Amino acid sequence: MEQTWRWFGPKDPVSLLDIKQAGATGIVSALHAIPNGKVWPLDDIKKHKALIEEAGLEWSVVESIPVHEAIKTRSGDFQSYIENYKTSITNLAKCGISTICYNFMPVLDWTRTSLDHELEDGSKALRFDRTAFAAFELYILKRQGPIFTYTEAETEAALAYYNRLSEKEKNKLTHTIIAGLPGAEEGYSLEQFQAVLDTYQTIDAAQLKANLVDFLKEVIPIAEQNKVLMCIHPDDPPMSILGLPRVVSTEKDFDYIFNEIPNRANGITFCTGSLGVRKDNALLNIFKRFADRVHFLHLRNTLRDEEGNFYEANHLEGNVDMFAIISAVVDEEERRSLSGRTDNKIPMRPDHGHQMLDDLSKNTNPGYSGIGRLRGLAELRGLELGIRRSRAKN
Ligand code: CS2
Ligand code: MN
Repeated sequence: MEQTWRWFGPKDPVSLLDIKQAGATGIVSALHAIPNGKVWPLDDIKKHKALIEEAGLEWSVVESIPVHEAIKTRSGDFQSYIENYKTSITNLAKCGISTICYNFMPVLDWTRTSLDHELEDGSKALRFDRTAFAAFELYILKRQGPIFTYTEAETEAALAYYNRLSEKEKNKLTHTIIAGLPGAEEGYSLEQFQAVLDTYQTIDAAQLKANLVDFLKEVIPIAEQNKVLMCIHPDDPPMSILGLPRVVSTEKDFDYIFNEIPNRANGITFCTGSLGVRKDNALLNIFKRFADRVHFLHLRNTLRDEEGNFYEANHLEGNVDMFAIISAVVDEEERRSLSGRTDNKIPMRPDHGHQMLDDLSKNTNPGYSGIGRLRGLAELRGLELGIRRSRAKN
């Protein structure tokens, strides 16, 4: 695997030098200053790339070129946003950057209800609690419109939860859900949020899938011509929230997308943490079935409970069998080498980490602290080395 690390640009509290010391060689980054929907100009790409290279690192993966809401809903100016997307792909290709991660989650990118869930050892993790989320949806946002999937018991639990919250806690929960986590290009106020949700009133899962495929039909050929690999990030969490459809959550979803557009440029960001939240996602099978088109790996673990709540566990603990996944990645890389493929070192990044040690007293991007990810990367690279060495012996 190629060891990479997400860097949010010069304002990221974790510097390129820190990243170098963590032992990563590749950078995963985006031009966050360019508004969603606009073209990424060549000059801006070159400048960002130069910053990374001056530090002796390489810009390995773009995460993400955001997909404008108008493209997801196929409304308004969506056609011109698609054209802009294509131009950004060709501009990146001109600069030698050829792996692009993106997602197709409506309205919200990744979503959590707590960013400082304290673990036994005092470190802090990100967590998703269904009751807290329902309390936000039903009693803070007072969502009107599409059918709610909550049972009576869940609604009651949510009300009890809501009643226990102070004003400050209500604000914190709201902020956590809608203000936009790192990498999510959109943040909303409550009013704006309600308004964007309304734009999905007539869009069900089938429609959203069709919109995704229509987008890919335009974008994938351009990527292919430019030798760019596109890789879609799964929904996080991989289920419908707020009555919104989500269509990149399961093996069946991938089946649909790749049956429609089989080109290998149409690939996956295999995020173990996102996919692993569903009990019915057989991660290893999914990886093996689509290994050929896994262009990027997000390695992270989650621990879920019976109710569907989860938190981000240590990288080698939790529901994801990281040994099995990395073993399969090593198989895939060997297969690629044997068949002469040059993409035989799949870029991986420790996807999120805990706040621990010095992280706890610093201002960090939730999930993207320095030391927590350093621990994650160190464990993952050790596991890979162990797998490779033990095979070499046999
Ligand atoms: C998140 C997202 O799980 C994740 O990787 O941190 O920022 C994710 O990278 C984007 O949704 C991908 O487009
Ligand atoms: Mn991820």
